[in-house]
Amino acid sequence: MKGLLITFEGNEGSGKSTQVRILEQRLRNAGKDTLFLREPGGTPIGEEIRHTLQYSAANGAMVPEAELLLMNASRAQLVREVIRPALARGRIVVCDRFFDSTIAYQVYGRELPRQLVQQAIDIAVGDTKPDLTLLLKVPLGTSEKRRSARSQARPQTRDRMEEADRAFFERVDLGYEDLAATYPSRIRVVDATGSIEAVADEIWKWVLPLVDELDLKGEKTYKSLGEWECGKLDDPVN
Ligand code: ATM
Repeated sequence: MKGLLITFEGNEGSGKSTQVRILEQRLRNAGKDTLFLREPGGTPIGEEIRHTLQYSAANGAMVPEAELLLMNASRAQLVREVIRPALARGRIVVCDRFFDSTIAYQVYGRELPRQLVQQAIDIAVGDTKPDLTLLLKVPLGTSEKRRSARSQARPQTRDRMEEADRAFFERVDLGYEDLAATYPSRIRVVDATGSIEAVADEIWKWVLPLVDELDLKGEKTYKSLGEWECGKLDDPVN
């Protein structure tokens, strides 16, 4: 039985982390076997890579190609160590960012060649692709205000990724727009300017049908196993 891979995407300050936490609560309240992860990170190796990418004192000189490979090194580890085993057990995996971030930030933001970036992504994920991607959208001005409020609240924490200029974040937004237009059935754009509750409800509206479908698949597996145990089906081994 295959599980479900749901990813969250969006610019900084889109309220993504809040919405990931609300979805986690809703799925747990509904009794679902759910795993929540983030990128870069999500494994001990990935969290060390995250530190290097964002907070290490030595990261100021990092070149875009090194950034690309580190993002995908973290991802390769996460996919094999955590995501694939969880999906194989039929779990719901929710990941705060996945490879769409690499297209938005490293292709559009850093302006690396698309083909080169795609090769790195392919190595990292193979055929492990999201079933649903929720792209949270806020205007760039809102994102900037939230980002600056956050850095004022933590003046001692420098985040290299947030040091980019406005043009970079404009390009990232454009990247997300292009991705949403290219993959309209996988990527659902959620207007994240509304109240926290309204945004959470919109997200739930997209998630629930997939969770119901997964439950049905689980029931089918269970039923056929029961029939086999009752001797109604041939022993598949003999
Ligand atoms: P969060 O702050 O959402 O955890 O994301 C970490 C940063 O890493 C975020 N930066 N900003 N600003 C987006 C960036 N990132 C990439 O540039 N490429 C990627 O592939 C991923 C997963 C994240």
